[in-house]
Amino acid sequence: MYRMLFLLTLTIFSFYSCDVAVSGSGGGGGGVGVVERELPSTNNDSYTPGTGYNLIWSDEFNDNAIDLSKWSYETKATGWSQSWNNELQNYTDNGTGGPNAFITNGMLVIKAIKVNNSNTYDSYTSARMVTKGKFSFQYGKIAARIALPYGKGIWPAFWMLGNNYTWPASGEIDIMEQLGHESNKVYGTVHWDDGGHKYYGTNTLISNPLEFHIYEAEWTSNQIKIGVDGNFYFTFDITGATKTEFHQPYYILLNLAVGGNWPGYPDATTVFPQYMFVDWVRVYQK
Ligand SMILES: [Ca+2]
Repeated sequence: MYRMLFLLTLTIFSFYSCDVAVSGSGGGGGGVGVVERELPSTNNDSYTPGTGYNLIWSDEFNDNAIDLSKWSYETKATGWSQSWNNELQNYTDNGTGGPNAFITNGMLVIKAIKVNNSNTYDSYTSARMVTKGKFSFQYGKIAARIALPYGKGIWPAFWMLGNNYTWPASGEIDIMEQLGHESNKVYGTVHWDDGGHKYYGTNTLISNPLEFHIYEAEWTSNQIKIGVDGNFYFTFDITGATKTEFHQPYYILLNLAVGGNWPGYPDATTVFPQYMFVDWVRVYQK
């Protein structure tokens, strides 16, 4: 009851302040997660995977806490980020600097937090949730309903990696990446090995990126297609001897990076915290 009154008070307050603060459940330690921006609309969506596809795995994020039978926090401290894309964030397990991942209003929230003003390694905390060792699949359709963050140096991703990680020979399928300084552009990319790292990617524009959109990939034995809201703007042929990376099980990743070689780095215009909201993730097979 106290909680309801507290939320009601916050709602009334936020009506005047044009900002909404909603308490969410801390997803595994680190206290209660708080969202300090207006939540994206949770209106029902009408997503259907298409004829013949049956649901084999999903998380609707409707429980009070993150389901650790499905997801793990992949923690990455200083050193890892420097050696990989020169990212700045420390991926936590909701310990110090967090909570960086929690459930609010039926959504997974990944929250990038600024913990000091030096804008260097360990100045930010965030989260990277993975199904590694808990769920993987080969071929099918994977979709997620995601509302994106914004701002210079912000880099959310919904993606997959091959189970037997020896990058790039284990392969990578990036279903959605966004660079926060161009928040209305989303990218689909695949990475593989063919006498060294090879990649293919393209992008498309969306409206209202901070609201929910459905990002999906259709992966068959012949090709990978990547789309948003039913617009498949990416098609890649995976037949042939040099594309064996794309014929093995992959696991799912959701993360919100801060800084890096590709997005560049936060500047005075970048607002923190930043949020990636995930209403659901679903995997279908025929
Ligand atoms: Ca949900």
